[in-house]
Amino acid sequence: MPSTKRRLKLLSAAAGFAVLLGGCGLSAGGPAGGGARSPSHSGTHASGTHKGTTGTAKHSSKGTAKSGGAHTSTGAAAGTLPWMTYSTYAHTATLKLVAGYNSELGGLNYNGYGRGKMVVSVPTGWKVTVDFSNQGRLPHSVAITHSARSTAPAFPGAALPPSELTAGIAPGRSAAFTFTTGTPGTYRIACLVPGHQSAGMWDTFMVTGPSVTPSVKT
Ligand SMILES: [Cu+2]
Repeated sequence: MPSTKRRLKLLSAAAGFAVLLGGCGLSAGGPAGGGARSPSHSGTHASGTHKGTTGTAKHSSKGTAKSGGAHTSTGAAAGTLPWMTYSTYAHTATLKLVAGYNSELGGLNYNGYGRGKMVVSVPTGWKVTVDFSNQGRLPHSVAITHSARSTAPAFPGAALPPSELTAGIAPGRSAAFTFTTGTPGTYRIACLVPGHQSAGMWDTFMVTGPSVTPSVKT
């Protein structure tokens, strides 16, 4: 009898620990470089922001499941950052971009950031899937571009289809595209609906050397 009781106790302790690990996963996800700064992001993302928003269910469940699994079993091979998951084995990353996430810059933001403030870094030669959704009130689009003047994607396939780039996709809609990162350098994540980028609707996309760990900094 006492042993059963004890086992139950151990089990619940283990469960509690697992939950802790899961929670930690989000903040520990930012390896080395981003790690130092990530507590503030993970604080927002893990507890605050996501729970309150409409996109919640999808985002938080995805994040939690992945971070738990990835971190306990494979350590540095896979990671969960705010807005991005990745695999250093597969050389893949999935970036979530929510246009009009909040009222920052009058809604002209991705994930709440604009004017280059969010800096997403991915190594060269990686396959990146952009999981784009529009939670704003206006149509929005997204492309990875070379500069403020670019009207075409910097890498093949690094944008919504041409027909949607300047028209944008309607509020409430989502779309995804996948591309491979090319030459290391600094690029933009930009909305090509006329007027939006100049009003601040762009963030920074960096392609790093091959052995740098991905990061999202805000
Ligand atoms: Cu826009």
